[in-house]
Amino acid sequence: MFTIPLLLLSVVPQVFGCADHQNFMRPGHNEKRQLNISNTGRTPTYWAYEASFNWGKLSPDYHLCQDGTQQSPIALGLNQGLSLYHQPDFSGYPSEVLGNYYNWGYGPAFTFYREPGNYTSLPYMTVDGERMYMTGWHIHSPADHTVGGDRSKAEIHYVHYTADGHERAVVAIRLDPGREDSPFFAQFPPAIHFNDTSAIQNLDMDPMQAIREVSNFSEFWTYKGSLTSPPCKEGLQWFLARNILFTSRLQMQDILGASTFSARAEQEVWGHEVNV
Ligand SMILES: *[C@@H]1O[C@H](CO)[C@@H](O)[C@H](O)[C@H]1NC(C)=O
Ligand SMILES: *[C@@H]1O[C@H](CO)[C@@H](O)[C@H](O)[C@H]1NC(C)=O
Ligand SMILES: *[C@@H]1O[C@H](CO)[C@@H](O)[C@H](O)[C@H]1NC(C)=O
Ligand SMILES: CC(=O)N[C@H]1CO[C@H](CO)[C@@H](O)[C@@H]1O
Ligand SMILES: [Zn+2]
Repeated sequence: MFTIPLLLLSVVPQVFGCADHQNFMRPGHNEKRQLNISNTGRTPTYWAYEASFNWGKLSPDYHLCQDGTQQSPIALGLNQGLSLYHQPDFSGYPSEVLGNYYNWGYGPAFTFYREPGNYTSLPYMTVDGERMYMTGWHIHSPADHTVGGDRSKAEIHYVHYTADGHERAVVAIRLDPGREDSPFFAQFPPAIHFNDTSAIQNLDMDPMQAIREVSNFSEFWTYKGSLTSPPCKEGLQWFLARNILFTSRLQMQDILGASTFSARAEQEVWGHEVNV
């Protein structure tokens, strides 16, 4: 028998948009897969995805949502071709990373443990010689990005920061139901519901597995974009895999059953430099 130790996670009142992945403190106990009943991986929001057409109206701080030139998401398609440059190298992803498995309020999410202020211990991808550090992942449903007009049921975002802690890139993969279990999703226990603020702590996962399931991310679109929620900050590089990651029907029902609407309205292509 053990009692569940109490633990305080520090929360930095900073908004990343999407999930902010600020619940990065490692708990003071080492039991694997421990359920904590009051997780703090969420930030209160004063905006709604259902009203994403008019976020600029809510606050002057959100003006980029209205007048930005590189807003995400955008419609993509094979008529734009695929990227010939900037192939991400994922060899800096270890096969086992520990963190908190939870629901960011809109769908399943995972935040990796790290020391406060230290990003360089995180899994990293390398693009054009630059290391970008992954803080965690979260799922939106339906997918943010359409391809050739088709919208997938969901989309997973691998969020990456610079070594000094600035949002840098998002690796996005579309998710749809297929015939077989996805080994990536088979790593996780059943999804935690969007109304449930608990987290499973000290869970380990293999971030490379999703990359393998989309042909090692060998074909993709890339563009200059933004956060997909207020304040719609720009300067992030987006990478969307051409391949869809297929789950079984039950896995997709598990994901969707734990999720709620979280796709921003598509933005017009402007200064995005798609595949440049
Ligand atoms: C960050 O963490 C890594 C790995 O634990 C360590 O090697 C490095 O010295 C740390 N950097 C800072 C600035 O604390
Ligand atoms: C989620 O929580 C809200 C507020 O407590 C409640 O009204 C709603 O029924 C819950 N939804 C589900 C699907 O459990
Ligand atoms: C992905 O890369 C690994 C080695 O890095 C290789 O074993 C595997 O066959 C590749 N898979 C695909 C679909 O290209
Ligand atoms: C039972 C338990 O450990 N609860 C803790 C879960 O984490 C929050 C902070 O995130 C603590 O306040 C709870 O005490
Ligand atoms: Zn996101």
